[in-house]
Amino acid sequence: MTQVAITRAVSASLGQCELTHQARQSIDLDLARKQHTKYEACLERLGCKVIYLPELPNHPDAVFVEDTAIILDEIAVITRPGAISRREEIESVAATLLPFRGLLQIEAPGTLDGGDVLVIGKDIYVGLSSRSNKQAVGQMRARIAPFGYRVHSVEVHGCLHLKSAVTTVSANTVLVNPSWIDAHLFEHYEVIDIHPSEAFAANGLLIGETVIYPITFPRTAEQLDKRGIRIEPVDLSELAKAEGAVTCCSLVFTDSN
Ligand code: CIR
Repeated sequence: MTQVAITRAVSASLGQCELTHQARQSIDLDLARKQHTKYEACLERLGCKVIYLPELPNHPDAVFVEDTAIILDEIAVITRPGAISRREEIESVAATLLPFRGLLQIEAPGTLDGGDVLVIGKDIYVGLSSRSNKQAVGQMRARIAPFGYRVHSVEVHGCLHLKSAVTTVSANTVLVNPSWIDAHLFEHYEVIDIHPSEAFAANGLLIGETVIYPITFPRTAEQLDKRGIRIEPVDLSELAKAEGAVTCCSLVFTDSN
């Protein structure tokens, strides 16, 4: 069994990215690319076989591959991204996934960003956000239920995606910003709250038993450390200016062949 991670090179047009909750700041493209390369090296260090997709120069947000697909053990769901500018990102990801999984596709009027989908075992939480809607949740529920998954919708307020507000940091532990979602929905897991001064700190990427985690949230990192969660620090400061975080930059799945 191999862990595979799909990543995509940073687009030259990153500066024209979609922004929802943040003001536009100038992005240092060279630095963004260097930081992204280190993130990819981190995935490799943690045992992932990385599939490097080439840059899509005219798609500023294409580096955020997470939004294009949900990869379950049994099947992959190709999304229909909420931002129209991002819809063409899915084609090459679907082609990349085809050798690994059967594919389902979210269809209009459904819209779904992978950043809104948190899979914990057989429970799939889907954020209702400015990008993902009830129709997409309905399609997920109807088409994924046969594989034994329960699909839950979660209202998201004040942030871009569900995974801006909650991610898993161990098999049974979630890291939560309770200002952006109803944290009670996750109370049957172990819960770690972010430090209140670090609003964007709830996004970590669990690979095996290690969490790839931004260096920008030391107070929350301290909480994670106290709870015995091992961190691999990365600096994605430039991609953060495009409202991206650590989960957004890869699609991680298991290849059993
Ligand atoms: C966007 O607005 O679509 C990009 N600028 C950021 C996407 C971040 N993706 C993610 O959190 N999954």
